[in-house]
Amino acid sequence: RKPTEVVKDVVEAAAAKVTNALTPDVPGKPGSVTPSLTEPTDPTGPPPPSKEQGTPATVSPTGVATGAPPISKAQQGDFLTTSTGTRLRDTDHSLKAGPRGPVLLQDHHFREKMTHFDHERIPERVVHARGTGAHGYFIGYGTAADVTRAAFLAKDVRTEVFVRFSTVLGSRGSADTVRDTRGFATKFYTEEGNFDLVGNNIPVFFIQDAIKFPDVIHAGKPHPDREIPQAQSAHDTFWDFVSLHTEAQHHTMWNMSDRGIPRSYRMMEGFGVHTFRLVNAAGDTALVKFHWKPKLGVHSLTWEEAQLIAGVDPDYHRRDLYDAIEAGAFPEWELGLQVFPDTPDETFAGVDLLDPTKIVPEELAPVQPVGRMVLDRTPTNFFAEVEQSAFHLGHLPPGIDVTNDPLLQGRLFSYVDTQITRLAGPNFNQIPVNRPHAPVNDMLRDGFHQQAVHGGVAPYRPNSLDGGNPFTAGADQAAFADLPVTVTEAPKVRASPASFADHYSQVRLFWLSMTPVEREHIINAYTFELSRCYHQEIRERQLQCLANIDPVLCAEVAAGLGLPTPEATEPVADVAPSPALSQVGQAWPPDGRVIGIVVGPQTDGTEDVDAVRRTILGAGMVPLVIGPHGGLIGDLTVQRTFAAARSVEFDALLLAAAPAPSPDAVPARDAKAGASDSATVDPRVLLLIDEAWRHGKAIGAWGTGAEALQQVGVAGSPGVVTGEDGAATLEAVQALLPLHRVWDRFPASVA
Ligand code: HDD
Repeated sequence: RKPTEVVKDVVEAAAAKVTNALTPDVPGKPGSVTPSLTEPTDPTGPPPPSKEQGTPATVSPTGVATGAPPISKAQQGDFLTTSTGTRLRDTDHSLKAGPRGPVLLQDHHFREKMTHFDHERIPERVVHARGTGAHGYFIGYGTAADVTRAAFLAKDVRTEVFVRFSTVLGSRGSADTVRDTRGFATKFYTEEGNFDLVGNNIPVFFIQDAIKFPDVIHAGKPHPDREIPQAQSAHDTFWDFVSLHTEAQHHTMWNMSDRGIPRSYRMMEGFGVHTFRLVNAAGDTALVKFHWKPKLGVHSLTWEEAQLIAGVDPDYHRRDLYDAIEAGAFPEWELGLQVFPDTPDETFAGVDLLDPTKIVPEELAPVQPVGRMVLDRTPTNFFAEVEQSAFHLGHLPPGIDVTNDPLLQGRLFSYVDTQITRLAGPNFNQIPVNRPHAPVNDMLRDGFHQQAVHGGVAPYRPNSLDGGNPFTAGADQAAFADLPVTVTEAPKVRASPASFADHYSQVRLFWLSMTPVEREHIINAYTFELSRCYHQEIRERQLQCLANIDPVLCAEVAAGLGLPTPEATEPVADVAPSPALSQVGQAWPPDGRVIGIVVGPQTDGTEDVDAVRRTILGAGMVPLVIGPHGGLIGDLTVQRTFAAARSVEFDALLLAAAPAPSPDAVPARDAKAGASDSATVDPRVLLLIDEAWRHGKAIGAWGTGAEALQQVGVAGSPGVVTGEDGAATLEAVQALLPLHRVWDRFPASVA
């Protein structure tokens, strides 16, 4: 037998031994019961480029295929080889002059292996370095035909997509749950060429002119001297900038709101931010803003949860996305458009549509659904697909065009420019994840990492030597319609329109649209962040900005900082709220929520718990059994031990027992849970309950479980239910889940 076969046997035998112990119970895993969703599988490879995608890369001038077949998976063959396909006998020892002698320079395999390794890292993105991505598809509803001729929006047209979610400020290895804006970049591989919608989960931006981008990012990134803090806006340079450059105040308040700490990428809205110009088949134009609406609704973490998770599971959002997709709970969004007439003043309801620090409230321009996106495939190789993905606002199909938004105009330059350094040259669109699925027939040639073996001799126009090819498309088929939009005859200026000077009215609009509990969170966030600044004058200057937004907000933050409340320097705007901006009060499907079930060492009636698990799985949620030790309790597999479980992993908690303290309880947790000597329940369980309660999570108990509620002192409070048995308790908890949290539990001092 070949050595490779022996190793394979060993690996398979080891894999077979690893049961589902201590792994999340995902539907379909061995031992779980409800097969309504499919089991997470080994990620499958990216589809090989389709024929049309076959850039000239693999074709010689005579049409003969020259390149190797596309590689979707490594380690397929029996033999290890060099990068040039030569079989290798040994990869564990370098070639030496005798067993104790020096290494010989002639060892090609050693040098190739080392050199390649030394160059494995590429520069991380200057912003949005920390991210994660997934593949999926988009289906058009056909409802956008009036406003655009973009073919991928036509009825039932299915388009492959790749989406990358990210934070903005942190490095590639930073934690997922920091307070920050989230990137939401979608690449549609449309049959008319790629369309990149490079948006955020916040509909406004810090700056109005792209020339300020290096400034805001330098201010937000870690301080240049000590390179701290990582992935945070809670520091002097950030608040220095936003309190001086006050057009940043609107975006800043969104960051300080719950939008800055999403519960999951699956539960975020996405926004194209800018106003785009659409063109329909008749050549008529309209101005639009793009919106992604998540099927699961918009939900956030609490600040304490976000902080705990950053330590307990810094990859929380990445894991959440991949667990959901691999469990078959595919994340889904609807794409919608706010449509405005393309009037000469490019203004709607008094809002300047070219100003990226402004929204148009949905109450004034409803979001009209035009298609649906589903993410159903995780990457096979993170580097190849996620790290090498490259987005660009200039990737526009026919029917979608740009406006003069000065932020958008600057972005059109920056994205190609950055890829040339990050992906080492101008051929990044030939990397598989970036390759269009539409035929490519460009006259771009050579450059670093050229994959194509271009045929022909005449990459220029006009030519006769290549038969005049390629030809240009008619106006009705081409992108970049070069619409005859009037460019005013005006002197060259470095200036913004007068309407851009309003920096506060929409911040107030956002503030007034929040419910009391959301306002409380905003106050706490400002107070926390400003208290982390060392410079008193920066705090005072930001308080001055808050005074121009709302006197109550300003007074509350000032009180928290122990500073006097300043008077407004501008009249506080008289604006109507937009209730659509609030996250509280709407009911959403609880798909993919994680329900923890606490059991004791001798939980009676494990059948009852098992039935509860089945019901949870059947409802498209994930049950996790939490027990005093790993392995089995009755017939139940324990997936989290008391020592490893932390409340932040669960969206709701069920208690089937009130387990007694066990000797391995960590003393610090004892104290934290406020357990006294008389406590008869394991302090780690008390801590779970205490935290779940503080974070507004639904809690249910039956049988002896109810005793644990008594000991934490939360029995009978809002969102804490008891039932005769597991089924009844779960039903009561399920009724609480659509609202995401038990909002009544949060004390809101600000009306
Ligand atoms: Fe940007 C990346 C979103 C303004 C320059 N941006 C980047 C990504 C997202 C956004 C989601 C990550 C893409 C990925 O996952 O690879 N950026 C935005 C939004 C903006 C915005 C919604 C305002 C509406 N960006 C903006 C400006 C500039 C840039 C004004 C510069 C003039 N952005 C970049 C960049 C990045 C980038 C430096 C870094 C990595 C990359 O492009 O590929 O070019």
